[in-house]
Amino acid sequence: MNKMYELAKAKYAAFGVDTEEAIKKLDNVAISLHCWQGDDVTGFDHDGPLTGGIQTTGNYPGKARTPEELMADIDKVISLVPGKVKLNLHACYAIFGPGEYVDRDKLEPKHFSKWVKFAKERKIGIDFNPTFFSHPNVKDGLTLTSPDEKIRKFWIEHGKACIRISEYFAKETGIPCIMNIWIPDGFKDVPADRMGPRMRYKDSLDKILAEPFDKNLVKPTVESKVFGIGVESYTAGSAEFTLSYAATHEGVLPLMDNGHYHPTEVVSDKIPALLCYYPEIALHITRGVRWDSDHVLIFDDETKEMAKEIVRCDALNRVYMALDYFDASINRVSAWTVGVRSWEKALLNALLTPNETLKKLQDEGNFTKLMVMFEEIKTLPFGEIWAEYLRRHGLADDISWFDEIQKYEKEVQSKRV
Ligand code: RNT
Ligand code: ZN
Repeated sequence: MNKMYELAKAKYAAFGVDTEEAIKKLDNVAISLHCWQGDDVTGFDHDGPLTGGIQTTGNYPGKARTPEELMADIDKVISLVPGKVKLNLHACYAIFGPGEYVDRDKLEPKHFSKWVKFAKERKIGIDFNPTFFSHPNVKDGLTLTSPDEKIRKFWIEHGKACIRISEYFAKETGIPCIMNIWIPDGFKDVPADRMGPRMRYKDSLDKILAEPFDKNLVKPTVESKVFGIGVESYTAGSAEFTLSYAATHEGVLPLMDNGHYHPTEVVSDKIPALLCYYPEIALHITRGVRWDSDHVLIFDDETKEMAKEIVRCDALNRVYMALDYFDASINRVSAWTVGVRSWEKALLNALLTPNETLKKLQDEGNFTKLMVMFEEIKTLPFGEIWAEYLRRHGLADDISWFDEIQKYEKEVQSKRV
C-alpha cells in the first residue's frame, strides 16, 4: 500500500468516507467519449464546412483525417485514462469502402462495421447521434422543422436509419446504445411563427421513433438548446420543448448539455429536478466560457457540482454521461484526455464527499456547521486518492502521461500534413 494513500484514506475516514468504496463505485461508471474532438466535428461523409451554429476555433496541427487516424487517437486517449469509456459516434463518421457512398437517409449498419469491430476489440459500448448539420439538405438552417416536406422527409429517414444502426450497435456490443437527437433548427431574427416549427419537429420525432426498436437496446434522447451562432433569436428544440417531448413519450430521455442554458443557470440544479420525474436522463458535459463555446472540460466548480448531484441522488446508474466539446487550438488528444480525466476526478471527488453527514446538517437546519464542513472538506487530500486510482489502473500518478502525448504528437500527429 502506498503510504500517502494510507494517510489520505485515514483523513477521509475521519469524515466517515470510505475511499475504497468510492474507488469501487467509480470503476462501474462508463463515460461516453465523443469521437468529434479528434477532427473538429468534421466526419468522413462530406467535404463541406461545419454548420448548424456550432464552431471549432484554432488550427493546431495533427488533426485526424481518416478513420484509421481517428481510431489511433482514440486508442491513445483510452490508454491514458483510468476509468471505463464508451465510444460516442456521429452519423457523419460512417466509413465507406472505396467508391462506395450513400446519403444520410440511406445509411446502414454496414457503414459502421469498422467501428463495431473497434468497439468489440476494446470491449466497449457505442452511443450514436444522427447528424442533422453540415449537409446540403439543411435548408435555410432547418431540418426536421423545415416547411419543405421533402427536406423533412429526408431527415426523418436519416433518423430512422440511425435507430436501426443504434440497435445494431447495441446487439453487437451487448451494451445499450444512447441515441441522441439534436437539431440546429432556429432563426437568426425574430420569427413570425414559433409554434409551427415546433409542431413540425414534434411530428418528425414521432415519425422517427415510429421505427420499431427494442427499448432496452436503444435509448433515444432529445437534446435542448437555447441558441446557436446565426440562430440567436429562436431555437425550435428549446428546453421546454424537449423536456415535454421526453415526458410525454415513454422510453425517450431528456438530454441536458450544460452549455445550452443561460449563463447563470446551472445544470447541477437541474439534474435533481429531472431525477424526481425521469427514471433515466442523459448529459452532455462541456465547458462554456461566456457562451456555448465548448471549451475542454476541466475540474472546475460547476463540473464538480454536477458530479456531486449525480452521486448525492444515488443516480450513477440513472444518468448517461457523455462529453461534448471541441477545441482545435491545442493538441486534440490532450484536450480529450484532460476532459475525461476531469470528469473522472469530479465523480471521484463527489464519491469522496460525506453526503449523508452534510444532508443531515441541512435537515437539522444547522447551516453554520454545514458551511464550516463544506469549507473543511475542500482541503482534504483528494489528489492522493486520485493518484491511487491511477496506480490501480496501471497509470503513472504524475504528469508523465503528458510525455506520452508529446511523443505521440512528434511521432504520429505532426506527420499528418
Ligand atoms: C450542439 C450540441 C450537439 C453537438 C454534437 C456534435 O450545440 O451540443 O450535441 O455538439 O452533436
Ligand atoms: Zn451537446
